[in-house]
Amino acid sequence: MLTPTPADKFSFGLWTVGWRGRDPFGDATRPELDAVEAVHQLAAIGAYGMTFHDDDLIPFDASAAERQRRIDRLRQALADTGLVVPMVTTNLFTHPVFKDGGFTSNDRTVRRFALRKVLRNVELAAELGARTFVLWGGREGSEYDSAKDVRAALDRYRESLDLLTEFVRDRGYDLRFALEPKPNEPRGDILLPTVGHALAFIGTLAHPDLVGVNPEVGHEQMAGLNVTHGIAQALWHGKLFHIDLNGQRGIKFDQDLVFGHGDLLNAFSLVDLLESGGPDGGPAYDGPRHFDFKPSRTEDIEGVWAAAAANMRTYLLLKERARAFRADPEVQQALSASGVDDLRRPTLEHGEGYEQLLADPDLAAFDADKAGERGYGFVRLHQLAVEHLLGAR
Ligand code: 3MF
Ligand code: MG
Ligand code: MG
Repeated sequence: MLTPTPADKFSFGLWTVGWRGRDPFGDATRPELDAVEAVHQLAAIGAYGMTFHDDDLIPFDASAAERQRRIDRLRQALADTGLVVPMVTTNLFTHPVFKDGGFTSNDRTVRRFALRKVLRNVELAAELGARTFVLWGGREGSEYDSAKDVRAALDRYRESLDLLTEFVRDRGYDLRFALEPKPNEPRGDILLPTVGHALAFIGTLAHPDLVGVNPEVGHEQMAGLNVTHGIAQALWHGKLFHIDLNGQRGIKFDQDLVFGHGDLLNAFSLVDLLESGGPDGGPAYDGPRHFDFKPSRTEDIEGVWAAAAANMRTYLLLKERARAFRADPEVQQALSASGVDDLRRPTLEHGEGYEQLLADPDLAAFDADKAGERGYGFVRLHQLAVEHLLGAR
């Protein structure tokens, strides 16, 4: 139960376990990790998938022959292990050419170059059988309000997405795009900073059905937001195409901790939602459980694999705890005493309109003061969640 298997659909970015620990103040603390080695190790610890940015696998300036050699090596490792590539993404943030963004750079030649880079990578993603293509626009933004015409930038963002969806449709690829919101870092302010901003933007696209979101736990929490609420709204819109799981403690730089090593209660409610928030208490999401974390730079390579395994184990522990929470008769009683079930009932009677509502005699006689005295019992309910999380029940 706590041993991960491919059926759990755990996946990791090559850039996560491959992170060498370089940060703005310090050099790398670990040697380079070969992609083939990463595939074999991930398969050995029970993951089912590995994802990557083009540049994680293929150096930015690689020749065509070198590019092909790297792709062939990856394919062989996938064939040897049975690991899959469920998602691919493009790096539009490391090379200096992208310092003012890719799709929304103030330099048109850069925007055209960025589009070409992504189109070529979409081709590769489709060839490898990926079903999701993530777009994280980490450099799409600004430090200075006067430096970026945000409305023009959104026009260019939309122009890019419309070209990408047209490409996928024309080629007949079974691939959808997922925008990954982040409020800041590396830019002072990043465009599409939260799940809500991204959802609103998607509604303006030519093919909104092909575009969803890839929310990251820490990114929402960096903005002081409740990630479980953000994920719930993405699900409500039918837009949770992918997810980045990790840990974050409060409003500060992007920590990319192991999942659950930040706000554990929020991680618990998130797993509860993903695993039991669907119809009849089943899963609300069936895509990859993708970890986008950074093994702390204090760790050696053994520590990297221990941290990768910790993400999966913590997820499975939370899944087990969430199940026990849902199955507890006292929790069920507390949920209903708190009115959680009642919220699922439509506020109006079937066929009722405002005329009938206005004429309802029960409402005319409604004792608001009395109703205001009601206790909702939310604290008791939450304490039950805490006790399950702590293994006390
Ligand atoms: C940065 C991120 C990114 C994205 C990735 C797309 C480098 O904070 O989260 O990781 O997840 O670019 O998947
Ligand atoms: Mg991140
Ligand atoms: Mg991410």
